[in-house]
Amino acid sequence: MKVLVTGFDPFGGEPINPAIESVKRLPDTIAGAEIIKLEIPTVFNKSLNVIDEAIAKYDPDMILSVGQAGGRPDITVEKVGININDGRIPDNEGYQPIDTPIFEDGPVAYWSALPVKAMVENIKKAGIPASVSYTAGSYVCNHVLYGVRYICEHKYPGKKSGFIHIPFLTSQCLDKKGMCSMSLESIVTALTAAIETMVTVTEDIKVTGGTTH
Ligand code: PCA
Repeated sequence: MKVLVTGFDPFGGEPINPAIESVKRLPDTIAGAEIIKLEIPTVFNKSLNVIDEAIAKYDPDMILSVGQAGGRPDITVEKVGININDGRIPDNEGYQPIDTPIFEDGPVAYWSALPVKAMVENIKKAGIPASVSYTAGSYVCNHVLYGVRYICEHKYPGKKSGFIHIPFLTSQCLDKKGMCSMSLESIVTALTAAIETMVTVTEDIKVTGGTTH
């Protein structure tokens, strides 16, 4: 079993992105699966091209993408990607789409193909706060969650993919008083627990992960 794990480069004026920092520090093997680590640009379309090329090269069974969600207090396992690009800020190449589809001929949304609730449970069992998220936003992270599902459905049937958002690192918040953050060690522990779950659990568990707002 092979798992491709992607992490974004820094964006939005931050000097680092905890996504690629934590992905780089993952073990090379988790629950017997080979872990392939890939840095991807925070750029619409190019991010998907880089992942598509890596899928063709490494033939992974699963793809997990990781991105920073600055301000979120916990690890959030994304449930759904939606077919829209709506950039609050330009991407790292200055492109800022507004209300464009990711794929013209794609459905409105794709579910994550990963056992989202089991992943949340096991991240919490590892001692790290986590929850299900029902929105990955409308920027490059949602673009990758949706776009990788589209690519798998069209080119690589059977491959599973999904997305995890992680908080700011504590070191990014020295001048962000009151901002939620997490240590790099905790994020790596959480991602390791999530990947262990992806590799070993085929059916998601039936527990509530819902929100009222
Ligand atoms: N987070 C952004 C894009 C890159 C990243 O790490 C997002 O949530 O869309």
